[in-house]
Amino acid sequence: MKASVRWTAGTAALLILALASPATGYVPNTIEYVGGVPVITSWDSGSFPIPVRVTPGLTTDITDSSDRQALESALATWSAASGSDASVYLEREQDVEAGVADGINAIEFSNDAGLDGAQFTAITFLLVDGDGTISEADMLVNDREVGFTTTAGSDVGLDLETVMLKEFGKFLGLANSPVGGFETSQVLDESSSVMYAVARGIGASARVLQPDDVAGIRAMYPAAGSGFASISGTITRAGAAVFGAHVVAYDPIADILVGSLTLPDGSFRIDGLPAGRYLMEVLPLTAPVTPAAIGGIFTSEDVDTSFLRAFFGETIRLGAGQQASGLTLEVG
Ligand SMILES: [Ca+2]
Ligand SMILES: [Ca+2]
Repeated sequence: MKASVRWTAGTAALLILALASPATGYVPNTIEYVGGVPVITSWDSGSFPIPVRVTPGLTTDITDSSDRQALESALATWSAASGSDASVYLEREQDVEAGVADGINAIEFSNDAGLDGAQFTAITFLLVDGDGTISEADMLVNDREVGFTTTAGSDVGLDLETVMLKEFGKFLGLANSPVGGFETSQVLDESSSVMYAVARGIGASARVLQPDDVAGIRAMYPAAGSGFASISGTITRAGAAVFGAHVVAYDPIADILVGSLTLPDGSFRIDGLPAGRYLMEVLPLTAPVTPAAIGGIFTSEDVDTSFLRAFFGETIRLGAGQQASGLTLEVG
């Protein structure tokens, strides 16, 4: 392991049963400051397709090979996201160990007694260089404490494909998203992003990427010539930058809901948008999706969670590939 390389774990998906969920936003897995600049973890575009190897037989809860199919389906879903070059595939089953810098992207299903009482479903570890480039990623799946199912709607376990789909978002460098459905919704619904920060509970499944997820993977790994639209600008409060403001773009006609968070300088950028008419809103990161649930640089005490929710005065009309930049909004 090079000195400049280290493992970092994203925020673990806790076993929280689905609760409430205001609004918005894919968030790249921003991990730290380098020279005062937030560094975003991402794979080199030349890394694709990325091979992974998985524990033989995967989960002990399932013996009919549908668990392998669920894993492969989750990988295929990310790989098929339109407008993005990201792709991951299952190379083979092998007795692998997660968290080891061995050149293998390991998906370890563990029944180790050390996991007794462990409160997580799966954790993805990223091996990153000083510039944020991911060179290897491993995933530890808690087969000890978690019961998995591949039967949609089952009330006897977590849907393995749903868990894998979210965890491979982490694997690709996305962080937990605050987008949990529409602002008025108090339950996880079909519009909740796969990367939503609150884990789905027993019986809930989400095997399809939502616009927020797709915009996120496009923003990180855009396909050549895909030409998606973007909106960028700055949020201020009393004239000063607002850090960690949750900026949302919503096209009610196409039902596209995508968001992002402002950086320490108050700037935001929402990429990967289809043409449309977007209503813009800014919200603080409040429960259930707190700064801690997002992780990375957003755990800073400098994140402002006390400003008032506000709307931009105008609808943003974007043609294909159009960039709307320089938007500003002062919040109170
Ligand atoms: Ca490894
Ligand atoms: Ca299990």
